[in-house]
Amino acid sequence: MSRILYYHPQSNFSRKIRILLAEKKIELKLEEINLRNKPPSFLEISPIGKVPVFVDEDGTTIWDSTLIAEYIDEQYPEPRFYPTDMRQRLDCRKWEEVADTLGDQIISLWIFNLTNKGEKAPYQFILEQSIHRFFPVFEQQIAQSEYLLGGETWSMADISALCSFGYYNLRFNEDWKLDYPHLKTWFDRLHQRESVYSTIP
Ligand SMILES: N[C@@H](CCC(=O)N[C@@H](CS)C(=O)NCC(=O)O)C(=O)O
Repeated sequence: MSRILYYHPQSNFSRKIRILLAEKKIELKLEEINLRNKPPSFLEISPIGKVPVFVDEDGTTIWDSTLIAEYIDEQYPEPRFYPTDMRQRLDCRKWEEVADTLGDQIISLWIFNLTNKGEKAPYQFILEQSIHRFFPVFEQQIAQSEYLLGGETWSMADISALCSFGYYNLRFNEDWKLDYPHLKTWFDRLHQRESVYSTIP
């Protein structure tokens, strides 16, 4: 059985896994899912009905990008994207969660903007404020070192964060690069990697 990643080309959560798989040189079949009309065969294997879903050679089926990333890193450990030290790993998971929360909020705001053409609803303001609070948080963290966890190698936290910021660029704009120079340098440097630039949504 061949490995499969069910994904969507604009999905930031799918992109996390595409970058991880490319960096680990793991071959697989990419199967694009129409998110507006999800095939019943996809819904059968994905109770949450969201991409990404990863199916391994032995039939192991996993949804939720973070669970997939952890599984892949354990199963195919070279090179590692989660630290082996328990405390550092916890830090990595925390930053990944911050980045994924940002990603979730960008998706919600974009859908809100698409569906609500009238006056801005209070929830839109709340989402905008919340999203803009994330930028200085990341800027401060990345001002201290090349990568989010410090040290000289990137981790799953960097991958998740670049996917969320890349998704913001797709749906809104790249103006944040003017205000957050360390974040811009980090983001642009990561885009020199083929796994990253070849998956830009
Ligand atoms: N927590 C999930 C979130 C996945 C997610 O929100 N996927 C979006 C695309 S980026 C999706 O499939 N949306 C379709 C839907 O909600 O119907 C993960 O990390 O994989």
